[in-house]
Amino acid sequence: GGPGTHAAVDLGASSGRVMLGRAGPDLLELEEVARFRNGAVEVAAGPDGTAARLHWDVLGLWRDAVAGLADAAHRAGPDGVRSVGVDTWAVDYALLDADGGLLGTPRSYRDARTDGVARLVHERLDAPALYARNGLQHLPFTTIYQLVAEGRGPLLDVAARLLLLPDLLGYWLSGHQVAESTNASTTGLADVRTGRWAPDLVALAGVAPSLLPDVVDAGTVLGPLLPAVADRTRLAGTELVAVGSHDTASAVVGVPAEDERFAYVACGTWGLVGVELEEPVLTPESLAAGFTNERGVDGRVRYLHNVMGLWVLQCCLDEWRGEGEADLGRLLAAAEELPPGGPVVDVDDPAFLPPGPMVGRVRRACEAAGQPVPVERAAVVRCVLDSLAAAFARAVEDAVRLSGRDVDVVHLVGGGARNELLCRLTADACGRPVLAGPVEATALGNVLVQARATGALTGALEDLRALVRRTHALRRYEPAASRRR
Ligand code: ADP
Ligand code: LRH
Repeated sequence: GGPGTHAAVDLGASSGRVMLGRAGPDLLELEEVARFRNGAVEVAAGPDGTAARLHWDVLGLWRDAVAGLADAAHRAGPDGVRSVGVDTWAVDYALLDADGGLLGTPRSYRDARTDGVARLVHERLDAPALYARNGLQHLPFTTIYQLVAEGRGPLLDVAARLLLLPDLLGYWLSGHQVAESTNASTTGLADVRTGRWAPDLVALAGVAPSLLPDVVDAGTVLGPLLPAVADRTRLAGTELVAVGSHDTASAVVGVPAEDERFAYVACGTWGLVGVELEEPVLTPESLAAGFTNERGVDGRVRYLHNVMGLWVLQCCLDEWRGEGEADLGRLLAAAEELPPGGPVVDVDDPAFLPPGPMVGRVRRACEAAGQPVPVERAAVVRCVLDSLAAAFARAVEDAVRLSGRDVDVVHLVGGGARNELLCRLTADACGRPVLAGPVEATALGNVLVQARATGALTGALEDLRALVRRTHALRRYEPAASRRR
């Protein structure tokens, strides 16, 4: 077929966007049609507010996505929009009643309800046995643990269906209830070998198998938009395509790699650092190093480690903005002037996970590690970036060592690719060249899978990546000569 026009709804934990993408054998363009803030919303629960809850504003996101899709239809012009695809962050879900109505307000993975829950699950299936089944790095908020926490409340007793968040939006768009497999792989309920629901793990979560919809793979054309949605958005003849609905899966599709000898850092709120493999790595060393085997598009394995990411910096900035003015560009310029060799903390420390003031947490971590405590804002920023770069480098080396896949280059994609200091520090810490960009790799991966599913593109992921490479300029950061591997 000829070039196709597609709309990507890409919801990150810090912002959502609707992108219009045009793709064909020699064409790959993105136009941002809508961008809106996102973030978990905290509300008190209980008379003293001690059990504060963190929710996602899914209705606001839906409203913004629909408005963005209407804009996309308008900008696409008379040829229209062939298809829509949705990706969001992983692990979080909504519960629906038997009529498909939303029950409650979905919780954020940063909600404290999962505190102590993993231990209870591991008493029934220990961590090595669980790893052998689902292949996941231990993270306290994986869906399987969230469901055990959910079981303490009333909703699971009445819920007929669980939909992961991109699939919830897909359901509201199309009426189809499915679970796309890249994101299903992040729940801890899927078999690492098959990508399908594992009955023993579903039982461990304490939910009925019927709660979970059928798993479909990325690239499945799910069908037309519901008439009411098509009317409201003026998207006529547009279909919903299941894309790599886990944002990180779409980001990895959008990595402009030349061959398989690459590592990636998908760097936004989180830093997802790893390699792409054909087979999972399930060794005890891999479990100990905190490596996950998430499912990629086309059944690839995203062998990666979750690094806490720019979340730490975002929270510092929010805190400073609460005290007055704070400008990221100016802070980064000042942080760049500081000499190397400053304090480095372990950003993977769970102390950094919850929302709220962050500067004190960074300073306390320095103190606990016996390092100089950063005082000025620029010094705090530099400490966070040096620490992220060190964590990225450690994860790249672990991925290489544990998988046996050697790499020549580290691709850094996502919003973090805009941060030149972070890119340079990462190149130095890794001792390898960093290729930065595209910033919107996730939306590109979303569009590429739609274009292939609807016939505008053909080929394997390698062909899709070659197209990104041909159409997008990257910035190359060489490691300092003394650091080269
Ligand atoms: P997510 O998809 O998780 O919401 P993004 O990939 O959109 O995250 O990345 C957001 C992050 O990108 C911000 O937290 C910020 O640190 C970084 N970022 C965005 N714009 C810039 C910029 N102009 N300079 C430096 N960093 C930036
Ligand atoms: C990044 C991401 C990451 C998950 C986390 C919950 O947006 O999807 O891959 O681990 O959010």
